[in-house]
Amino acid sequence: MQEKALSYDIFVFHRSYFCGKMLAYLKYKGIPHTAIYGSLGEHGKEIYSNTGLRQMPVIKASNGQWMSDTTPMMDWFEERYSDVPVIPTDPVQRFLSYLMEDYADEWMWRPAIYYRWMYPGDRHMYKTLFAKEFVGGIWAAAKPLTWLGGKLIHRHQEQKFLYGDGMTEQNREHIESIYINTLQRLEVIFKHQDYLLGDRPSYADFGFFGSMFWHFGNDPTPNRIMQEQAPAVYEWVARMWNAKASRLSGSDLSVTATGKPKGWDPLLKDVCQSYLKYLSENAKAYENGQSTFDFDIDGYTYPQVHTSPYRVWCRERLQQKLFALSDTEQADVKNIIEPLGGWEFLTQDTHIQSNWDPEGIAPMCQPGKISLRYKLLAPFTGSNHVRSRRAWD
Ligand SMILES: N[C@@H](CCC(=O)N[C@@H](CS)C(=O)NCC(=O)O)C(=O)O
Repeated sequence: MQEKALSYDIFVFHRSYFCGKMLAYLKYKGIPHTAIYGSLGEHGKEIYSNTGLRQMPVIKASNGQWMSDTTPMMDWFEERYSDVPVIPTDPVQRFLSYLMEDYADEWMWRPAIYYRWMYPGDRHMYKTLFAKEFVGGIWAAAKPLTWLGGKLIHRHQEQKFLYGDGMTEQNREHIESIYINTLQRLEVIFKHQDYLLGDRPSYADFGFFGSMFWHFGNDPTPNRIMQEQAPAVYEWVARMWNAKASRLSGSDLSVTATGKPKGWDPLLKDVCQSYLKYLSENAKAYENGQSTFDFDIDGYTYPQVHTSPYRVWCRERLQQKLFALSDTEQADVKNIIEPLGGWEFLTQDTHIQSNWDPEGIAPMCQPGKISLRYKLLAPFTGSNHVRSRRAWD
């Protein structure tokens, strides 16, 4: 099904993790779009009243439909703009790509936020930039307000994503190791091939692009680390940003082989041992009605990590995608991820439902009501990571 008659406005915040990812995808596929750069201060009300969310990117189609969340949006576009797919045709590679993309989205988030807000040079830059550009409004009006706005944003990020979300002085080195190890694993792959599955960008490339582009590849501290330790990753970042399907020949996603993609083993081990463990414990905490839980990984403890309903939904979607495979394909996936410890984490507790998208309409959105509470709190809140989809209603 092609919807070539539609065009899309994508609301984008420059330097945002998920915005860079979605923009690169639309550019690569040649899907007609206009990027509307701006802040939640400028666009938050319009976005919220049409989606019930205060986050970017969101997309408004020319038929008036609004969409959110990059992973289901990519799935939606893949169905409709299928001439140059980014999802591999081999079912096992396809599932592993879903897994890797989700991991890249959600597990790189913590180190990305960490590097932006924990090192003085990066933090200084973003306090001002966020006050002026992301929140905008009164916070951009005068220097003392920008200074105060920057301080409030820094505190908000720390409380919501760092010290308030399981980070301690002890586990900081573990957070850094997630970035450093991922760089090393990607470097090995990109030394020999242009993209994660060979010579074309794939679903998992767009997943990693989120953190690697406007966070790690641009923020001063992780940017320097990338340039020094992983020049092939740095090159891939630029290659991804300029990739255009129309310049590539043929119509299939070129894959190296069927089954487990070449060079993915160390990454898949991280996915299985860290992320699928986390997703499983997050889902259990959600089921038990806990707002936080303690998470142990690689000998480190993350105390009182926020339970994330959104990530319960991520796990549900992965389970749905896995169980949609034939028995033989599921067995092939099992053979790959069971020895790495991931199979049990993914397949146990399949009854845990997030109710994140109860009507099953994702990525389509429903309007939110602009209440007084919204108006008062909007400048200080926002992300979807710890709140349910329509929590403001
Ligand atoms: N699951 C969403 C996440 C979107 C998201 O978290 N966007 C961030 C910017 S990268 C945001 O708008 N945050 C709003 C805030 O923290 O106030 C996606 O894939 O698009």
